[in-house]
Order: sequence, then structure tokens, then C-alpha cells
Amino acid sequence: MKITFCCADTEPEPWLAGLRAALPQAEVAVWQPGATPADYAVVWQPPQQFFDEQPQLKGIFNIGAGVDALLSLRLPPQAVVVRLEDAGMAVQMAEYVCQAVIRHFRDLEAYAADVRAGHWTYYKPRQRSDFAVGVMGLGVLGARVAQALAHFEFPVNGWSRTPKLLDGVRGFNGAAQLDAFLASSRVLVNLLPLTPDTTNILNRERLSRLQPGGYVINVARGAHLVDEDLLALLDSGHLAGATLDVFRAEPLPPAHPFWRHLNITITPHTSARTLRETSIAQIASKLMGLQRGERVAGLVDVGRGY
Ligand code: NDP
Ligand code: OXD
Repeated sequence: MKITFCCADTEPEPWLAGLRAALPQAEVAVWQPGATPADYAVVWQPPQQFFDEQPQLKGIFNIGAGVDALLSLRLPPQAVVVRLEDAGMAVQMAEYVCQAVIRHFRDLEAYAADVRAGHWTYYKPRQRSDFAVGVMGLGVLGARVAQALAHFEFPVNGWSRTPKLLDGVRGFNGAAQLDAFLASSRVLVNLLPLTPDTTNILNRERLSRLQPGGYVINVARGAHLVDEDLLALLDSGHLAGATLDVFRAEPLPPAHPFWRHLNITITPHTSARTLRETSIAQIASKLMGLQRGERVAGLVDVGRGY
């Protein structure tokens, strides 16, 4: 069995060593143009040429949860696409989102600025009941985030395509319930996959429906958010701020206004990192399952887009 590895921005050697250790029966090599055909591919944002040269692939393993970049390519039609499910990302996402919600709710940014200026100041505590958090996307990551927020006793709303029952989370689903979900939320957390249905979903019309003083946390994909609509709603005062981890262009271009906006906190697409060892163990286990002819978890529905 041959495995080809083609991952942008990823040091290949530790991955190759880990894959060889987990799958000793496999030949694992970094893809080069013109390389001999492989059975399986381990990829992150490969070029189209990679698939054009490998029409025989049986399975494609994406070393991330989101498959939007992969599905924008022409893939061999018979190959199954398998994504990472959690693999250590859910707890990271819960940490990141909870800290962003809590930093805003507890005015920690303002306290830090005051302390830097040598001021000993108090702000009036906010009411938790006024801080309903809406989580868009209740999949592997969104469900974990929603439950972590519920443990901090925030009122939590969740929105998904199909109905979901999660403890401590008021569920909304489908396009028909989106407005009600937004109107019930003050803080909005985006954990949707990027698909034709969700591109630009965080636009002026939708964000205006959040409760006044709304706060946006985008940890999914930059193309979910219409940047200028967010800026306009911050300027108008309808939104109080945003924490953004993902952007339409990454790295965020130096002239982009998000860099300098006082009410926007940015991080460089780091809210939930791919953890190599956990990911290799998951890929190896699913690959062996496929070899045995089993139906493995985490298969991407290419038509649906996630
Ligand atoms: P999942 O596929 O497990 O979950 C997706 C969720 O979105 C599901 O609940 C699904 O609904 C819902 N959904 C999809 N389309 C729609 C729609 N049109 N309307 C309403 N709900 C919809 O994904 P993950 O939780 O694993 O990951 C989510 C995203 O997080 C990834 O696609 C990726 O873009 C991003 N991500 C970002 C990272 C970062 O570092 N910033 C790291 C990892 C992931 P249903 O349950 O009904 O199918
Ligand atoms: C992912 C990501 O999709 O890191 O896993 O963005």
C-alpha cells in the first residue's frame, strides 16, 4: 500500500515518520510532480496538479476539520474524502471561544488597559442572563464549544442544519429558524463549515439581528464574514466588538483595517491547531478500517460540502 503526503505549510519529516510507525505495512513518501501513483493521500491544501496526476487514489485524508479548500479542487470521483474529527481540536476550540466570551463579558480588556495605565478601576458586573451566546454549527467542534459555554452558565443557543438535542443548549435549525436564533443571541460564535450555503452568512442583514451590543467570534472561515458589514455595524455601535481567528486572505494583509480596529481582537488562524500525533493515530485507524472494507466515521459528503 502506498501513501502520498502533500501538505502545505507543514514540515513533512515528522509526519512521514509518524505515518510509517503507525502503518508499518505502507510505503509513505512526499509527493513530487511525476511521482508513482499511490493508494491513499494525506493532504492539506494540495495543488490541482496533485489530483490530476493521481486519478487512481482510493482515499484522501485531510489533515484538518474543514474541507472547503479541498472540495474546491477536481477530485478523483471514486476516492473517499476523510476529514479530521476532533483529534484534539475540540478542547482547543472550547478554550479559545470561552476565553473570548469571558474576556468580553468580564471587561478584561478594559481592566488590562487600566492596569497598564496605573489605574485601579472597577466596572459594573454584567448580567449573565443578558449574555446569551449563539453557536452556529453544532458539529464536532460547535457542540463541544456550546457545552463548555453552558458550563459557565451562559444562556446558550445553537443553530444547525438538522435538529440537535444538547444539554443546556436551546436548539434552532434550518434557514427558517435563523432569524429567531440570531434575535435570541448577543454573542455569536461561528463554527459552520464553509459551503455555498454558508459563504457570506455573517453579513449586515444577519448581524443586525443580533441583540444590541452584540459580539462576533469567527473561528470557522474568513469567507463566512462580510468584512465591511462587520466594520459598519461596529461603527454604528450595534456591535460592541469581535474576535476573529480566520480571514478571507491569510496572512491578513498588512493594510487590512482589522489589524488596527480597537474593538477587534485578531489571532493568526490558531484557535484549534492540528495535533500531529493524535491526527496520525486517527488517520491510521480510519485507513485500516477502509482497507478492511468498513464504513469509517468522518467521511465527507462531497455533494453537501462538509
Ligand atoms: P462538522 O461538520 O462536525 O459540523 C458542522 C456543523 O455545521 C453541523 O452541526 C452542521 O449541521 C452545521 N451546518 C452545516 N451547514 C449548515 C447550514 N447550511 N445551516 C445550518 N447549519 C449547518 O464540523 P466541525 O465542527 O468539525 O468543524 C466546523 C468548522 O470549523 C470547519 O469546517 C472549519 O471550517 C472550522 N475549523 C477552524 C479551525 C481554526 O483553527 N480556526 C480549526 C478546525 C476547524 P448538521 O449537524 O445538521 O449537519
Ligand atoms: C481546520 C483548520 O479546518 O485548521 O482544521 O482550519
